[in-house]
Amino acid sequence: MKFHFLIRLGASLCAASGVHATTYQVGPTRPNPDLQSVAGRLNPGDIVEVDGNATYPGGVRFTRSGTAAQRITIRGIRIGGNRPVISGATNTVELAGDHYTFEGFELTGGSFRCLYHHADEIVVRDSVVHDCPAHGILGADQDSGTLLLEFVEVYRCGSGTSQHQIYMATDEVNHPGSVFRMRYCYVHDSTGGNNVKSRAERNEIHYNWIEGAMFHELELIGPDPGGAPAGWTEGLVREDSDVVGNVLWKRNDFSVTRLGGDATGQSNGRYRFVNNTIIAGTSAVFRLFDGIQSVEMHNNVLHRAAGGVNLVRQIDAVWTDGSQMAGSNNWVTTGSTNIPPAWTGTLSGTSPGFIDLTGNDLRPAAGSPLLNAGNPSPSTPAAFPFGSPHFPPAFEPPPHAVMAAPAARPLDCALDIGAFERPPGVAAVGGLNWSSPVILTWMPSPGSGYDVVKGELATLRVSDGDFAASVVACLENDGPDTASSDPSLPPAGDGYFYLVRAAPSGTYDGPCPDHAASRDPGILGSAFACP
Ligand SMILES: [Ca+2]
Ligand SMILES: [Ca+2]
Ligand SMILES: [Ca+2]
Ligand SMILES: [Ca+2]
Repeated sequence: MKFHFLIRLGASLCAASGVHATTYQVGPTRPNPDLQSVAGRLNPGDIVEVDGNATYPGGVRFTRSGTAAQRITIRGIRIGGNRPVISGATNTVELAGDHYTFEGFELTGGSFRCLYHHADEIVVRDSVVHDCPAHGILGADQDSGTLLLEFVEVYRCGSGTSQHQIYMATDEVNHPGSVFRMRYCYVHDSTGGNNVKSRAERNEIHYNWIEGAMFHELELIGPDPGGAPAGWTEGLVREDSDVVGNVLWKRNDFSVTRLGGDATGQSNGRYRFVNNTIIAGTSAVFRLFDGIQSVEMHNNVLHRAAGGVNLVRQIDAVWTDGSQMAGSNNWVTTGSTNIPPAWTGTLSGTSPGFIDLTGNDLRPAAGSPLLNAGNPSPSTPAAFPFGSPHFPPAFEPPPHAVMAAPAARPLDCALDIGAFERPPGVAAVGGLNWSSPVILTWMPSPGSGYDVVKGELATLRVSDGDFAASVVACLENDGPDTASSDPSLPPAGDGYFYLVRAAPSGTYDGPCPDHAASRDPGILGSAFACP
């Protein structure tokens, strides 16, 4: 009896501390030849590693859930630079269990959906979804909760008017408060439908490059009443969308976006477009349709090389409170029409001064009218404020190709219009903060690393600002990350200051200089300066 008791105690302790989490290996030479062999055995905390440079059968369903503390990870391991490919079936991969991270795969050939999402707290990253004849990535009307897509490329998917490269929804009854987040993705060259269509409760579309849809690049609307679960009503929640720092490029003459509804489900929602670079065709950029409450647009560049941009079509809009379009500091091509009358500070010209429009480089060139012309603090309309707006933009879209890590938006005191910031002559580091009592953090800045110096405030004060005399240590030379630790405490009555520069050629000065002269000569002259 005693022996039996001890064994049970041991087992329950093991489960509680998670030491039973298992790593499964899948590959042509592994114990498990495919994902189907392991999907039914997964438990919270488990990791599945799938060998790359091999093709696996589609039709895999993940139905067993992880937990918030112990997610299940399905990870493709590149071999010879190649991700594992999962190919074919009706649904190539189906995520039906909660708390999964799915990363490092290439999905193709699913006759209905290459990636079928109907679960909660899902992360899909570092994956390519292509040549899916119907939907590329689809979130179901029911069972879908929060989903993050990042570093995902989608192309040659979609068909006709109702099948899309990315088609998302969330279940407002069973997963209230869910968010569809999409960032650092590259969606291009559709074969039908919209590039990104979402009926989610809230959309956060940040820092993506989206181009070449058959129809809209972005269609952000309400849930489909025909697909929503029991208990759902249109008034249950208002669906809002925050669209920041994206490239939206129309390669034909259809509308860039449709907001509100599509005749099957309307949001009555609030929409916010900030610091996007939008290349339009002849149709309206903002096609407002069915129930919609408000749209605000700030710091966007809206361009059409062949002439003016048709900004808005609202004849089909059903405004909940009358037409509500606010905005500031947008740049539009000369001759643009239907500019919202409430916009302020609109700029126009024949060319936005991109580095190379035909070469897909939409960063502003020297002398661009976009430079330093953004509104540094765009205000949301008082009557229809946008909740939790993302600002200022901190990253940039992937440059017409998906990247492994996001590119930091260069920090400049004067914000440029559009999705890209022209780097200031000398890179400054901003956003210094304590993330814990001993960890100093800052915003990323272009460069290969960071130098961090520490000095004594009392010396700085009595020397009337002599940094050469005040710096007492180089905490980090060419440190690779955006954090540094210093557990030491200053003597009573004194304080330490910390300054960071991007290595190798950045400055210790602030991005918005609030000091009389550059700090650099003094700091570099200190005996303790970072090399
Ligand atoms: Ca609603
Ligand atoms: Ca600037
Ligand atoms: Ca250095
Ligand atoms: Ca560091």
